[in-house]
Amino acid sequence: MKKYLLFLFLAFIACKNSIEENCFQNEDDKIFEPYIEEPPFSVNQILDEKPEYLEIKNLQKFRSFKKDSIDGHTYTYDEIKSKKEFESYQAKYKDFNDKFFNQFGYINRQKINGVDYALGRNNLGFWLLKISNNQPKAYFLGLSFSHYYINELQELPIIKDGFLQFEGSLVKIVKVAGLPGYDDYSAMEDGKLFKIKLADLEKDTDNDGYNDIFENSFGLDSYNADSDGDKINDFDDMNPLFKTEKSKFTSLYEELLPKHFAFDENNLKSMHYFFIPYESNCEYFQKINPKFRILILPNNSKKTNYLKVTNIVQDGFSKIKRDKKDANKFYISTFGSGSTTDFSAEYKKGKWIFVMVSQTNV
Ligand SMILES: [Ca+2]
Ligand SMILES: [Ca+2]
Ligand SMILES: [Ca+2]
Repeated sequence: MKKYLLFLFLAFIACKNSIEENCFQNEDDKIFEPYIEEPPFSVNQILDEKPEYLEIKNLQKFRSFKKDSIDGHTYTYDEIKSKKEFESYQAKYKDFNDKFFNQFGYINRQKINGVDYALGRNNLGFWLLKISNNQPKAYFLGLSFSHYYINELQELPIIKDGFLQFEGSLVKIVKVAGLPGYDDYSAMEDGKLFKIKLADLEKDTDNDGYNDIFENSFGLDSYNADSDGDKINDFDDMNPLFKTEKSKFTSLYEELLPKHFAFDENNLKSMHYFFIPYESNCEYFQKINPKFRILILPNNSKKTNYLKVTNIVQDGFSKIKRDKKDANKFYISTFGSGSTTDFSAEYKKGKWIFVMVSQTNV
């Protein structure tokens, strides 16, 4: 019995220590972890590590990356060439936007046997979108935009003989010095036809609504409809990787989350493919109960293969810093969209009071 108690006590201490270490700042800690840049993959590395379900063929006749990126329309949220082009794009994909609540940018569409398909892209990566009997479904491709470029102008049908197929290139990201987040691409090999069997894409072993590729890419359990065991299925869970718990410090994070979005916020519950990804090992942050979908990803060796090569995280929090004198006063910084904001946070009568201390634009 004594041994058991000692074990419990030690486990308690260990847990306390990891919360302390993962959530709170030490005197000599850096406020933000330094960003370590990995060298881009070579063509051989991409081919060695490509997913099993992906076939790559060489095309004789093709549109090069360079030509496609000049002729194409990069409709990723805000890069719009002209009002007229934007309007014709909006009209072309109106039914997709209506059904998917503007969660995606689109590349090409095709109707086959009464089913509408389009290639989609959001902050997480590439998707196959399908509207069948008025029901929208999205299947994650699991192909990193650090390695794969999909031509904006597809000359072949995207659905053929039970396969999704699309033309594109193998690329690498070229960092623009001094401008974090402003990545450019350069093609390493043009003229590829990428093929994925529809059955492989649509495979949803636990039948929770997310395809296996999506779940495996972000660390969800593709064999369990409720990955974190909180009785809310992955597809409906706003925080599917961690069980929610209410506490003083979870509410600190919840109150500092973004509150406004560029789209209709009434649809957040139905936007099953819109996530803001964060990277954190802090248990308080992991246990938050947000109003929009989040993925709290590990920032260590537990990363999935997809996340090892794909940098999807734009927003984040610093560790919490304690005030030296006042036990109810803390400091925390948020970063995202090119700016860092420092707050002081005071806990008074069960409520957080925030004061913005400073804001820096990158
Ligand atoms: Ca699933
Ligand atoms: Ca699942
Ligand atoms: Ca759940």
